[in-house]
Amino acid sequence: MEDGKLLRQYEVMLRERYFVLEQCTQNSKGKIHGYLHCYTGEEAIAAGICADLNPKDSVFSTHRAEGHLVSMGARFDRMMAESFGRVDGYGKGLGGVMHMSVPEIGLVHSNGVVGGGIGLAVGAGLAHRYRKDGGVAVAFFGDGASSHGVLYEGMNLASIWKLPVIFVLENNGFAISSPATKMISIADVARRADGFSLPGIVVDGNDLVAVYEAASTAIRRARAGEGPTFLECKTYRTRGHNEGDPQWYYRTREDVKDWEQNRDPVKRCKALLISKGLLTEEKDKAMVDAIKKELAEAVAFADASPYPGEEYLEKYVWKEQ
Ligand SMILES: Cc1ncc(C[n+]2csc(CCOP(=O)(O)OP(=O)(O)O)c2C)c(N)n1
Repeated sequence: MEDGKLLRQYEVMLRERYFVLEQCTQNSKGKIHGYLHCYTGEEAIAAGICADLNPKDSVFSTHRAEGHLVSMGARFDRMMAESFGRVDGYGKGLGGVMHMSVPEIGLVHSNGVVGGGIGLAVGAGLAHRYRKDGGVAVAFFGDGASSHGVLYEGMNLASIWKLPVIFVLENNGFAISSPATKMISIADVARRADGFSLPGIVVDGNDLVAVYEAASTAIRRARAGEGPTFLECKTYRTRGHNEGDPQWYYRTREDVKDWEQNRDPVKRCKALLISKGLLTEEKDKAMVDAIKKELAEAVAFADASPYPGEEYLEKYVWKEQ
């Protein structure tokens, strides 16, 4: 990973981290409607996968979408407004925090239906191939979603048709309170890709460089017409499943502390940049301060935006004529 890109993607990770922390603050004030699922601890995956994607590609996200949105270049102010259910949000406040779509930057859809993006990404891959536009479709999903049948139907179709699709499993070890070790019959889900004749790669999902290297190979393959790749990124979410999750009955504070202190992707990348002479504490602080300023402006923008009015009640509702 070239130095300039490493520094840029570190900044993307900072943006992911601080955006979500600001959402938590706003959520505690009651301003966010619907469940807030934080991406905290998983930032290297989105920043590494999206680094070489562009608005002509098709990314399908999950209920834990903010990292993917930020990494594709979504604006803080419009994301915050959507989180608040306001009319200046990306979905005019009608989608809310779990359903942000920004197709103009390549983030086609985020989805509260677990596994809901997988089939859509395979369809988008087929569309890219038909149009010969060089686009790549990416499906992000969790370990819980990886047990859904659509993944295996999707891998089979993508493989036989050599579609430009990248399946990105964000294996954070839990589906709500169910540990992956108890719910999945194999240590590395990536091995299941062998059965569909596509590369199944296991990556340390908290290592930005490792995720990036694996993603850039997969993207090159897809754009060259060589077909799909399955990437299993091993990671850990350091906040609860959603804000308010009474999490201490299925995991320990010690485990969370261990991941935060020793495997945090943001800290790891910062240490790497400092060791390479690409970052100083002062430069880091300046980056964080600029992000916090942009966030304060985003909150003010969202606060000032009205809720959608009555005119929206039936506007986007399909009606039989
Ligand atoms: C089809 C469907 N079933 C159940 C749910 C309820 N639900 C929301 S999140 C979740 C767990 C998802 O776990 P995983 O796929 O591992 O993603 P993570 O939350 O760990 O990122 C479940 C079961 C849902 N939203 N959609």
